[in-house]
Amino acid sequence: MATAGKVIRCKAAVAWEPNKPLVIEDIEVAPPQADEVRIKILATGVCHTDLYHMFEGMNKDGFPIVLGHEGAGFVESVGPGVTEFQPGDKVIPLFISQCRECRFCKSPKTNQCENGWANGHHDVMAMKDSRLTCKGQKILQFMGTSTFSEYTVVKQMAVAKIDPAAPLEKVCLLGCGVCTGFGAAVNTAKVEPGSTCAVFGLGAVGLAAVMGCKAAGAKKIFAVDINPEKFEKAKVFGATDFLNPNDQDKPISQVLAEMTDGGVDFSLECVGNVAVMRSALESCVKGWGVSVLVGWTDMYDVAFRPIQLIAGRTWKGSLFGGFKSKDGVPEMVKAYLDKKVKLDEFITHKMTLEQINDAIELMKHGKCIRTVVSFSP
Ligand code: CXF
Ligand code: ZN
Repeated sequence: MATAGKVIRCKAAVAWEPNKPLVIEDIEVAPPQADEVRIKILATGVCHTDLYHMFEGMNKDGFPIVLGHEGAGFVESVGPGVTEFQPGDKVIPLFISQCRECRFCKSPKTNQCENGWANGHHDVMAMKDSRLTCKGQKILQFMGTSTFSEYTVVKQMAVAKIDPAAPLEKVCLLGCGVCTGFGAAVNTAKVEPGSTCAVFGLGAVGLAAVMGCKAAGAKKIFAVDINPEKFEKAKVFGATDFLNPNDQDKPISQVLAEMTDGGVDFSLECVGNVAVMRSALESCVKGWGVSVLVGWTDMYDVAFRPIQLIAGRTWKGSLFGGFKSKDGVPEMVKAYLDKKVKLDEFITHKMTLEQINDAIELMKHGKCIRTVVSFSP
């Protein structure tokens, strides 16, 4: 490409300070260094984690930062030592890397790579060694990705090459939300055929978890949310029963216990609320129930009664759906192309980068499932 080896000037949405709208700026994106790939982003989803990090006290890394971590695009150029990618490859940047060399990558038990942007410590959400600058200032790269930008630079261990036939404005959702929820059910909970499941929270991650429970052969999938407007979509993804905790005169765990002879086999918390996490744990059956934490918060501790676990429940957590990212994302792209997983149904809004603050407002008020921002080619 004519741009290889040169600084690219392009548009990006910059978060200059907390609690303020993002600003569309002309930024500079430096050429990729050793083992790095510069990507032209064509589409990006907007995830709750982006929203969360716009606020005071939530973003511990500071500003200015380019958010966005659910993108898809083409390789524009590669740095020295990159053998896996060529200009023109269709790719998805990964916020969780797969170096294939560390002890975690070598173990089939986990997807926690030790060499990624935060080295597994998710209290730090930005890569400080950024290739982005604006008005003479370094701009932090959120989750090692920064997909709210026409171009970004990502380490090759954090890029997945995908099928050239994949529509980028759909498969970008596999960069975070859909893999996170689907994998939590299939890989982490390991939902079994004929089982009963409950999914708490019906945003994109929860709906993807519902889809995962269905794909794994669950016979009953309870969709739980305090917003009944979400139930119709949950049905599309395979939910069989719908519960609004605010409509009940007893705790939701008790309601589920009565409906399922003691509790569900698998429960998944997709909200990021510690009270809901406890409730999801208490909703699964003693003896063999498995409850998975998928929603994210680092604000509070969770309280629970030890007897819940002593009685035989298992409590697990799931990051990126337990997928080893470089392997898992292309497989999920294939599953979409083979019509084995849905993506189109998650997309409620389509926007341009200039409308990014509207997308953020929709998310803040629970008015969308996913907005996909498309960039001009
Ligand atoms: C995030 C949640 C915070 C840790 C990294 C992964 N998940 C999705 O946005
Ligand atoms: Zn996300």
